[in-house]
Amino acid sequence: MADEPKKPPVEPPIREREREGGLATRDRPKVERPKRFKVILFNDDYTPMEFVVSLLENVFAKSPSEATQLMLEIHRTGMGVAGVYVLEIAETKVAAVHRMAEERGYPLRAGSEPE
Ligand code: TYC
Repeated sequence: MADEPKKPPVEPPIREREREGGLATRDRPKVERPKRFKVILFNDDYTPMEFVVSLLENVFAKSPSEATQLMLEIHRTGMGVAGVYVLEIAETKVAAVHRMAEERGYPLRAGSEPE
């Protein structure tokens, strides 16, 4: 058992398609659309409605009426999509929501997920 020869680990072959992101790109310019991420806001029982509305206006560039409608949708359904962004921007928006809510002592939560 101890004298059993050790086989070298088998590397899976890297296929052409995988190196190119799994897409056939040969006859097209390589301009790939970056992945987008939804920023989701969650309802809670304590964050004031006006605070959520002003945050939707200031962080997510919603108009006052869009912000009010979306806040009410989140309040009714439990969550809603505040915006869709590339990863780094989505993460920055989530961090901004948490920072602004924490500054005021509100438990508002946000998250991001692939579109
Ligand atoms: N449910 C909150 C209230 O009644 C309002 C609220 C809306 C809180 C949306 C969070 O993401 C939220 N004051």
